[in-house]
Amino acid sequence: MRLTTHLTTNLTKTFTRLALGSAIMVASLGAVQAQDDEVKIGFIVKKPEQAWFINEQRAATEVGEELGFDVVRLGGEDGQQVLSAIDNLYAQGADGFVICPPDVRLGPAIMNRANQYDMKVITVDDRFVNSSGEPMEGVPHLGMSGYKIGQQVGEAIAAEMEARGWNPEEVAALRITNDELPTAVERTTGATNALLDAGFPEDNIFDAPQQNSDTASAFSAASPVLAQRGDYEHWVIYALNEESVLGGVRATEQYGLKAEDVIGVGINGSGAAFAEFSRNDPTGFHGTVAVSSTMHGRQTAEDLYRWITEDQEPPANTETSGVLMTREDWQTVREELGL
Ligand code: FCA
Repeated sequence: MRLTTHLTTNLTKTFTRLALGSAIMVASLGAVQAQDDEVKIGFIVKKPEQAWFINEQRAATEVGEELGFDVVRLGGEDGQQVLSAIDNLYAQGADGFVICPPDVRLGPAIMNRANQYDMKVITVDDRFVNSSGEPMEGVPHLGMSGYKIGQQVGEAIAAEMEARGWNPEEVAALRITNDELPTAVERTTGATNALLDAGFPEDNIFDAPQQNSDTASAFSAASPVLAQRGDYEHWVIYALNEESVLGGVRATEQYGLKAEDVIGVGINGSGAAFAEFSRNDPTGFHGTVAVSSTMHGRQTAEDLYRWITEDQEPPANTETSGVLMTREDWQTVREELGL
């Protein structure tokens, strides 16, 4: 019965598609020829070259192979690319997509396009916001519990400061911020509050606003802050993810600070952190709160598949948790999380 509904929807879509303009029509004819019974979904990510997203898309593809559906992996680094990716998916006969958007404010435009094509959408990692900046409740979402994971970062930094016997009054915090992205704000706020709870002086926290969520933008944001606050010898660093903390750590190295004077703690637990932990000598990158990108990729892809084939709508909002990994135990934690 469900399968019949699915096939009927597919046929309707195919006819609608044939009535569309020439570019899409050519592509869709190819899709019709190639069409088999397998359900097809898209998996669009904002940074396809980042280890977190590579693993997430890989995991989605794997669950598709296990359950028998096809996953088309696409990059969507700006609004234009995302909209073309959706057109492309539609032309290929996809019934929906999972997306981590390049800008959460694109939510209404993306949903508009998806609704025109009758495609189902789940967001992963970064949740859409509406024109008032509120989460778009109608779109199922799975992402990390930003505030709690941020708190784990702050607690890990405070514990390591104590282990190194640092006097908090003489330590500066480099808070690499991204105020455009709600999950980033949650994460850095959680970390800040945990540090303050542990007795870190608020006046020693300095903001470095980054333009993006990658290492290069964090490096550019961090460098001038370090130069302005040359009176501090000990630094702690936190941000929305480990790529950004690594940018901050690289900036401290360039500035001439030694690894033992820096405590950076990231978030993700992806290949970026594994590469850093695998270096011969320790760096200022002390650890990272690892979240399972494997689980994020698998769960969202499977949820979308069930939604399409069984009409089972996924939970409105799923929040996932994390575990601290350091240079000492990263391999064990990696295995535990199936990364
Ligand atoms: C955001 C960050 C990514 C990752 C993801 C879960 O999209 O930019 O690095 O932390 O959330």
